[in-house]
Amino acid sequence: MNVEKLMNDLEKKHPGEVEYLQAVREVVETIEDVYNDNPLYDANGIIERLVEPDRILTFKVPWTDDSGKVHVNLGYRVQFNGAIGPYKGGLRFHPSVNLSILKFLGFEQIFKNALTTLPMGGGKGGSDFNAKGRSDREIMRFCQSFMLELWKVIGPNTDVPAGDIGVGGREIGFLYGMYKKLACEHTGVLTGKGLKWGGSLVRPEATGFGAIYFVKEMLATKGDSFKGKTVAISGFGNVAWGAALKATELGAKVITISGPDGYIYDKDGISGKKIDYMLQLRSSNEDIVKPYSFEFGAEFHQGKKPWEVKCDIALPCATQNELNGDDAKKLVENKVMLVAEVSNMGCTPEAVEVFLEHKVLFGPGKAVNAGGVATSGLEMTQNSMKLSWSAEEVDEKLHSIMKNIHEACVKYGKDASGIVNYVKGANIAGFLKVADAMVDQGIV
Ligand code: 2IT
Repeated sequence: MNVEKLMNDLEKKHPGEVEYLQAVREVVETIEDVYNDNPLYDANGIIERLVEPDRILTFKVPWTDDSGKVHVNLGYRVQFNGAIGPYKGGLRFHPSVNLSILKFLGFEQIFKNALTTLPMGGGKGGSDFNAKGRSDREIMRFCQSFMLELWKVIGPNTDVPAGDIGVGGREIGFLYGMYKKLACEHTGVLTGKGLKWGGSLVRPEATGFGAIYFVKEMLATKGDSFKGKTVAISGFGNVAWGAALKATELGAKVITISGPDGYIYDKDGISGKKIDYMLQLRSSNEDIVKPYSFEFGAEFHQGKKPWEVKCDIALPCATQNELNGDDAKKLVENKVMLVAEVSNMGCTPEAVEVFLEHKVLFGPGKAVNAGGVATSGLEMTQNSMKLSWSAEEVDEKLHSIMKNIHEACVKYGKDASGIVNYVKGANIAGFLKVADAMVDQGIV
């Protein structure tokens, strides 16, 4: 493989798909050596086949608002790679959604899902729907219209969507109701379902909990722990919520959350009732965090990101490229010791470079946030067996999966001086599993 030639060809084929090209570049740069070490990969055209999705479904999503006005959104499902299992990955509903973003997410999902050790291929989908200011009934009609197209290409053994930004328990409920009506069957076709109709305990918390379990392992390599650490978190949704809960439980103090409107700095720590309040912010459909400052008397910094606050650990939990090179320099100046992407590709390549250069422990999203999809995998297993595990059972499995992912990162990412490059480790471990499966299955 020649990285520059591959990237040049891809840029020509997919001009302007910046997030997708960024995600591919990061992976191919880190796997180049292991790729070229095994002549079977080149002989089977593995990388050329891996960077293109198996197929993409695009469709329109017409729906009517409460006043009867018609709206038309765009809908997508990217089925990226099915070498190790059914396509698996979330649905994102957000006005920023486009094909480049869904292709980057689907591409990352391939390696993330491989890291979980569960049999899941990579996929992603979503829509440019904006839920801000919408009523629950409008969200329901949108979800129903979306499923009217999506159901044709999904199934419990072909493609199993879940949530992502803008898609939580409420939306999964509306989507599932429509799928069930169309397919005339009750199956585990979506994950993140409600507990009373096939969902798994701990799935709502799983992305955040898993991330904290992973970071706990990273800290342990330095003989350290969460106890007494200050943690800056961005975002305020499901992922940020789970991370805040578990970090607090392990003795850390969470001092920030953020939204598109700015960030909250709570010097007393965001714990207990304040963490529950995040769920209220999410269900209001307003997409803002400012009300927290009225409710609990903390500082609100309009239009700013939390990375200017002094902290020991920074956890981007919002969206891609939310932490850039300048933010990274600021964090390093403020002596941050560890940064872990809980959002997918939360840091720009410039930011990652700053962290690696300054020997800040850095965890990439596809390893750190894999607990979400891993627990989706556990939900699929429970659905297939038609039984439910206890919260303790699920949590214990999640914990051990995260430990294993950490071990895999160390195995493939540790250099001669003992420093672990988690980006490299995660990419190589995920790649090898998928690539070997593709070799075994022939050129298809
Ligand atoms: O980015 C992710 O891994 C998710 N949004 C979860 C996907 C899933 O299928 O649970």
